[in-house]
Amino acid sequence: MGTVEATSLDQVVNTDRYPLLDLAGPAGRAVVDRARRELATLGCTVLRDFVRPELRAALRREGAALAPLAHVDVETVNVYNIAVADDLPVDHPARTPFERGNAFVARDRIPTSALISRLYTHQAFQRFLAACFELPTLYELADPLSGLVLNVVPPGRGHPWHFDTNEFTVSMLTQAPQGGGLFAYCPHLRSVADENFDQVRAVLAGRAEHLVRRLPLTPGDLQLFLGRYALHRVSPVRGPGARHSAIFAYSQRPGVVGSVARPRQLFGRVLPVHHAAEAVRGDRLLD
Ligand SMILES: O=C(O)CCC(=O)C(=O)O
Ligand SMILES: [Fe+2]
Repeated sequence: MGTVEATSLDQVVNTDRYPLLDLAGPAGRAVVDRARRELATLGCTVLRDFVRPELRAALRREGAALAPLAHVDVETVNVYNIAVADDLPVDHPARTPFERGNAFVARDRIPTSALISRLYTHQAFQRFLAACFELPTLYELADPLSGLVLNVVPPGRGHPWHFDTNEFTVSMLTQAPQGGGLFAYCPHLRSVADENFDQVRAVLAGRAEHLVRRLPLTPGDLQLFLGRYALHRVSPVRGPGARHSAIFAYSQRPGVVGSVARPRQLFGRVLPVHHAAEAVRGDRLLD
């Protein structure tokens, strides 16, 4: 790692607390061990004040400047983001409709100079995340729209219960709402081997509070979670301000590009690369 890279990392990340350039040292090992433990037990871990607190204002300002570029389209979805086929059993959880009121700013609208962009592409950041997720390597998505996005949840809207397409999700609140907008999740609700429809149904029906954990977040906290297996949502935002969060999407394989339907739904546009590439998927879970 060159001095320039190290300096730029120190400027953004609270490296006193999270020594990304010395993961083999005692402090680095302790940080990675804790993340691994919490991911194993809860499917989620939060690294508080990951971005230097003095950069909170800049983080918020950059996100707020991007938010008007979000593709706004309130739509009816289900937890799997799949089309509801006629032959789907009547009690299938995909038959429960939700209004998705969040909007995404696509990666190609986010300047490379933005704090969230500098983090997303930084090799040391990627190596650190891979260590936390116990993976040899993490790759940025090859998708020009969905690798890094800003999730904008405006007042009165929420991001309803869903599973992610990506196994490993990394996110960071950049602007907290005045009220509501709480992240909630159900650790390990499904697995590659088991969709666990009964408990998914119970959570959607509000009959499984004991499975739901709520996560208070402060801008600049880094959140790692297993969103493909943990059902999760952002509750409706209250008050005058929107909730903004950066979603850093990586994959275990290089060259991953979303299917055609997804970018159309999320960003309102599809690029030639989406038509050209078949989505590279590693399992047969819905969505
Ligand atoms: O904004 C967040 O904190 C979560 C967003 C989310 O779950 C997603 O984009 O899939
Ligand atoms: Fe998600």
